[in-house]
Amino acid sequence: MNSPVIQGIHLNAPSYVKNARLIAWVADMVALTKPDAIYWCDGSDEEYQRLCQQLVDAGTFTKLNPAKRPNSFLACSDPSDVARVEDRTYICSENRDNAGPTNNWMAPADMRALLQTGKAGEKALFDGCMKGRTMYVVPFSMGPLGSHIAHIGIELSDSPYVAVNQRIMTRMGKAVYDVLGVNGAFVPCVHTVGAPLEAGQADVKWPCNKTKYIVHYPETREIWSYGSGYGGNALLGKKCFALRIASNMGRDQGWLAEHMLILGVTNPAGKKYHVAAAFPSACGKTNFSMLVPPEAGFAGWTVTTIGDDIAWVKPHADGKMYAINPEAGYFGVAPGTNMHTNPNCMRSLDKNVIFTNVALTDDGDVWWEGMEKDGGGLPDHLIDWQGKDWTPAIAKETGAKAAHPNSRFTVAATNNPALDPEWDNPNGVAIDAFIFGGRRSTTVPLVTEARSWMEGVYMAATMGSETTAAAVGQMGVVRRDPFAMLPFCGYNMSDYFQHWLDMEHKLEESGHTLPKIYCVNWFRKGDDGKFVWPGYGDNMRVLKWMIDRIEGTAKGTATGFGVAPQYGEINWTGLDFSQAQFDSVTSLDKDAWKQEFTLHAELFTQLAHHLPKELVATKAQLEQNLAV
Ligand code: SAT
Ligand code: MN
Repeated sequence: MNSPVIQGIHLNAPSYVKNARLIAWVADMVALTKPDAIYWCDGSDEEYQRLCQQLVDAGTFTKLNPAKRPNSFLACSDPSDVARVEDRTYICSENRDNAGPTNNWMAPADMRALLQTGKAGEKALFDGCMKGRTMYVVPFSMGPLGSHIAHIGIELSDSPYVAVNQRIMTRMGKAVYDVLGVNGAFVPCVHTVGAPLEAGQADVKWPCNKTKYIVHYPETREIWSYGSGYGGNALLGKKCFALRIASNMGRDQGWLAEHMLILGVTNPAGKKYHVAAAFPSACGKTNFSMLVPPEAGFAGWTVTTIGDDIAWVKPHADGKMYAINPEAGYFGVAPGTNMHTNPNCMRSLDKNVIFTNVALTDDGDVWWEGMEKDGGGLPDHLIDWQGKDWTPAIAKETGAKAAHPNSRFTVAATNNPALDPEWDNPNGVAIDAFIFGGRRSTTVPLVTEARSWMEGVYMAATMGSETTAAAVGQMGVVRRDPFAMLPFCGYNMSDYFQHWLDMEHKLEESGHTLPKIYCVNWFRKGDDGKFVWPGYGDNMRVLKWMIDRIEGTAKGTATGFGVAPQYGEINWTGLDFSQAQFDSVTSLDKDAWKQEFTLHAELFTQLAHHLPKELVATKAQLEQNLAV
């Protein structure tokens, strides 16, 4: 045992922890945050069960009926702590320019004063923030253990909810220390709910703080999170590490950290393709990654999941780009998930799940909006995510949702019946195409293929999407969300565009084949306000067209905004979708595009500093193509 005593606390590092830098850092953090105890997670099943039981005893977890949902739990958060807090998220680079105009910024020295060292007369936020609580040391690998694409993080958190979620979401546990060794590098992640307990003070079931800071230091590759226990604010391997910090690593080291699902698609002849697709949060990435092809017309086709949210993509010596999913589980949106929209997901949720902010049924199971479509109709009575009675009558009268719109499930990838056999391959899978999509009820067509890497980067850079419940703020307004990375790019967005553009030359010079780039929009609405495109499994029809393009068997038709499918090139077997409907989701409306280009111009003005000139030139070219 390596056991220095810091302010009366034995560090108690297990003997298999041999990294001196890690031990010294934990000792410093104990001295700063002053927990009552420290617990080193080993990632074992026994530990998981014990911590879950502890969460049940504390009232944070409700154990679900084991006959209905074996080994599963429900947590309901504080009503103020239900989503990522973008306005409290900071990129603290030395130079403000490096954070860029789309990130909140504070000078690292000022942020450190606020969080760690204290300003004149004021106590630092992290000083004593873990009093009365246990500090959990959570070792995790983003990516298969030991993969050359993977990276290690250590999260120190005073939330056992975080510890058990991290066990599902990452490769968490003892084995990480073997990879880390004596001198290995790790990303230090410090997390606190910001709710110290005085001696004898009773805890609440979801401790958190009104004050929240989600802080990244890109140069020193550190993450500090204060005041929230929810999702991306607290599970620091996800958006904080795998996107904001990793995007910085990728820029420096020549790879990509992207907000993308990764799927494999195999044709009846057994040939397999892989695509990586970027959509903003809560726009159906999980559904697309688990897609079940329509029965009619797609016999012998299968889709398998490598990842549902994040991709790390690296060029490889064989001339292709390879992607891994740095995560090991899914933290997906529950509402809307049912046997029609995502049967593989529903099957993944049969057992061993942590649900957060969904409703509880009278027989101890879970429920969320959308489940009524699975045949059962609306339940007569539920306890909603805020612990209140819910009945269909109450819902009708007050509009109350049983489950929060951003309620989530945490589940291991290995629960997914459509899991790709290569999902854990340390070398990743070779990517044939990138797909970019937003949620747009108008303007953007169902699918187009970029005619060049440059045009694809333009499409991705100017992507817009209607906002969802995944982040705190107004819902349903169109905001630009370049590459679906707006809240997740850990450096200047214009430099990020440049990084993507530079990839083309770097890859071509080294003899690489560049993946094709597609722009999609599943969300066009008709005059009746309803979605025209059926989406979900039928998105296979679009995926198949992309593959036909890759194989050179679909000609497509040139439009002002890339190459679009001809009506006859889509496999319509089993779907009644007329030419007129097809036209209504593929049309390019001149007035709408005129307006759209004004918004692109606004984005370019905002990002003017370091904006690659080629993007401006491409805009002019597209405006000419579309004659707007
Ligand atoms: O809260 S998370 O960032 O984990 C989920 C999301 O917004 O995609
Ligand atoms: Mn996401």
